[in-house]
Amino acid sequence: MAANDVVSLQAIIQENNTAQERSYEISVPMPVGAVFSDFTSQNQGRIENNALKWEVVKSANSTSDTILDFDILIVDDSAPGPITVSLTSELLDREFTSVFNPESFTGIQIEGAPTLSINNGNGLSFEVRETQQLTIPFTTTDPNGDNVILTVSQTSGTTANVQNNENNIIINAPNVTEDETIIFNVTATDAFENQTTSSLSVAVTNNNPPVIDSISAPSTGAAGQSINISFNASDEDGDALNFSINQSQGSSGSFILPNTGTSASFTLSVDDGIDTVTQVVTVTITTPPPSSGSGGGAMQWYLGVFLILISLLRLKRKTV
Ligand SMILES: [Ca+2]
Ligand SMILES: [Ca+2]
Repeated sequence: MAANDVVSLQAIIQENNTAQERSYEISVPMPVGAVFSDFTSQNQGRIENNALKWEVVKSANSTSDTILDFDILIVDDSAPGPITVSLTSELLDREFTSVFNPESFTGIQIEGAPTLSINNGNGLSFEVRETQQLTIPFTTTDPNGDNVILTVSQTSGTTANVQNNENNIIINAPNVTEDETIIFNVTATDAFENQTTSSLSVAVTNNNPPVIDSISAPSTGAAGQSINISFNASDEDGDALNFSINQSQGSSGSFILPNTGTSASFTLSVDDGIDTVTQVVTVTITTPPPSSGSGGGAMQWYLGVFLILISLLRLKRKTV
C-alpha cells in the first residue's frame, strides 16, 4: 500500500447467542495515516468525535452477521509501517457492561524501504593496510518487518574480496603497489525491492616491507665449530617484526657448522605480518673435517680421567 490507495474493510458483528435482544455501539477510531473515505450509512453510520460509529441491534438468538462496510484512504504523509485499524463494541442497553476491544487489524502496510546503518553511524571512510581484513558493523531494519538482504558491490579500485554476515561487512584488502582508495556500494533490499544504498570508501595503504639493517655472522669457520649469527631489521610502518634464522625463531642464535661440505647457508628471515624479507648468509668452512675429530676429543677426555684415577691410587698406597 502507498499514499492515496483506498482500502475496503468490513466490521462484522457476529451472532447474538443470548435470549435477549442486544444493542451495540460500534466505533472505529480514525487510523493514524489514513482517513475514512466511504462508509455505509446503514445502522446510523456516521463520523463522530473523529471516529466512525454505528448502532447495531441484534435480535435474540440471531445467527446472522451484521456487516458494516467502510473504506480508508492512505494519506500522503503516512509513515511506512502498518496502519492499525481498531474497533470497539459497547453494549448500550445493559448496565455495568464493559467495552469490547477485538484485536486491532494490522494487515495494511505502507511499504517503505529498509533503513541501513553502517559502522554505528561513525562515518563511512575506512583505512586498512593491504592484505589486511576490515570488519565493518551494520544494522538494517524494515518498517514493515520484511526480510532484508544486504549486498556489497565494489564500484572502483583494485578488486577486494568482500563478504558479509548478519552483522558485519568483511573486506579483505587487496595487494596494492601504492596507496589506493576503493569504493563500495552497500544496498539493503526488502522483499518488495524497496532499497536503501550507502557508499563507503576504504583507503588501502601500501605496506613498507621490513629492511634488514645489519647482519653479524663470521664469513668463515671450521667444520663442527659453533658460530653465532644475529641480525637487525627495521620497519618504516613501525610494525612488530618476527625474526628467524633457518626457521629457528629469533634474531640471533648459535649454530654448529657441518662436518661435510665447503660452506653452510643460513636463511635470515624477517616479516612484518604482511611482507617477508629474507637474506641468505653463507659461511665458508675452512678446515676439512677431521675423519675422527670428535671421536679423538672424547678419547682425550677419558684418558684424562683415567690418569687422575691412577695417581689417586698411588697416593693411597703411599699413605697406608
Ligand atoms: Ca519494507
Ligand atoms: Ca611494514
